[in-house]
Amino acid sequence: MARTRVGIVGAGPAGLLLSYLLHAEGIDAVVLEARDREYVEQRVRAGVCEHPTVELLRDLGLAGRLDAEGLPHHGFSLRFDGTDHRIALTELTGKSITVYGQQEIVKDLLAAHDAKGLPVEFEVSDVELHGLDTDRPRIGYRDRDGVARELDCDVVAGCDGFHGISRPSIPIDRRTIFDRSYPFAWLGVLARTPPSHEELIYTHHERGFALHSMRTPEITRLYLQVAGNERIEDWSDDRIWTELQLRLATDAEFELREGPMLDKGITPMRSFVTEPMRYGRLFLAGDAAHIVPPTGAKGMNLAVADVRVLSRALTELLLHNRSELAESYSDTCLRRVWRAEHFSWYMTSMLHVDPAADEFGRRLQLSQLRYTASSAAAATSLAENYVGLPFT
Ligand code: RFL
Ligand code: PHB
Repeated sequence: MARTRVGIVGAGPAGLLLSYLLHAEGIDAVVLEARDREYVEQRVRAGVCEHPTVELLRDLGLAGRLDAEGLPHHGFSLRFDGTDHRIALTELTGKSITVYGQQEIVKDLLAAHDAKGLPVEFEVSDVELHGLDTDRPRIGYRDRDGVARELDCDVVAGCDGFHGISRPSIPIDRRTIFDRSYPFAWLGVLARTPPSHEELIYTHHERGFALHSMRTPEITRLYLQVAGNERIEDWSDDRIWTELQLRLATDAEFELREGPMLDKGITPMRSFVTEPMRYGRLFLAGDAAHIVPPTGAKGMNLAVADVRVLSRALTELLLHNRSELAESYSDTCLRRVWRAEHFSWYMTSMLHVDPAADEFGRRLQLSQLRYTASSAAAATSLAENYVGLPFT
């Protein structure tokens, strides 16, 4: 049986960053990933890195390409009633965010693993966790050739996302779930066309929410609110552009540039938290423990915040035999998680069209948008959450 100190399930941002942080402390770890490397490197997901995430990547020497190619943003627009209302992030908070694709961070982390010879095993299957309530947990799995393997660990880190096996490995009577689903989804597209505006535009329109974002000076990322049960096959490129043109139309000079679509997909919207984020020697981090609707751009940033706390807790536990930080891991993370849950729910509720809302609800929503756009206090509150609250 192979042995490592920390067995990490999942090579997303959470698992790879944790492995890297542990290595920096001299703790060996093995990352096991279900998909192949190309899939993990190409998966189009998050785009917004909050200020504390960028600072952490810089401190670790992982931000070379992010600093060269990432797009710093000092504000974004709330667009409603056909008009833009700028939220001046940097003026209000002194901080900015960086638009840099999640898969680029994953590529950078994998390159850093290659450079240091840190083990990441792709295409594993049948992953099972055993002995989590002992101090010698084990991970059973099949390697890419289908050979049954076991990895003997001191600790298991469940970084395998929302659909992984780590969370369900916790006995059902030892976890509590907090859950909310929304009656809509996001249709996301990546288009080969320069952004139509230098900043992100979060649009509230009677036909539904729309978001103008970007990846590079040549690539635009766009999202549309659609019904929860929509199928991507029913959305031709033409239909998507027509809907985006309608929702993003303004009084001012603005032209939405169209171009060939490189990727499109539908993502359901959900808020979900499991508590606690630990069971015995299993620690959950990132989407394995919680998800947020993407409107607040918080999911990946929370995954980063979790593993920062976890790497410190595991360093204390495994190198100094002190368990206080491991004991408080879940509570420490959940404070930030619930702040992000609230912020993501608030942004989602303020900007989307709820098909079940009545006239009273619609007027409250418009009032909230107008207040946020016109009050420095309200805009500052939004901005400080958006750029990311400091790590504690
Ligand atoms: P991930 O990235 O899902 O990685 C989990 C990894 O585990 C693997 N896996 C397994 N491996 C081994 N054995 C098993 N049994 C396994 N089961 C699963 C998976 O293949 C995968 O590689 O989770 P992690 O690391 O916690 O990272 C979380 C983020 O990916 C997620 O929160 C963000 O993408 C959310 N998100 C956004 N977050 C932001 O911070 N800013 C944004 O702007 C933002 N926009 C978004 C988003 C997510 C979106 N979608 C598609 C869900 C926009 C969208 C549309
Ligand atoms: C993105 O560019 O993918 C993006 C930006 C802002 C969000 C969500 C996603 O709130």
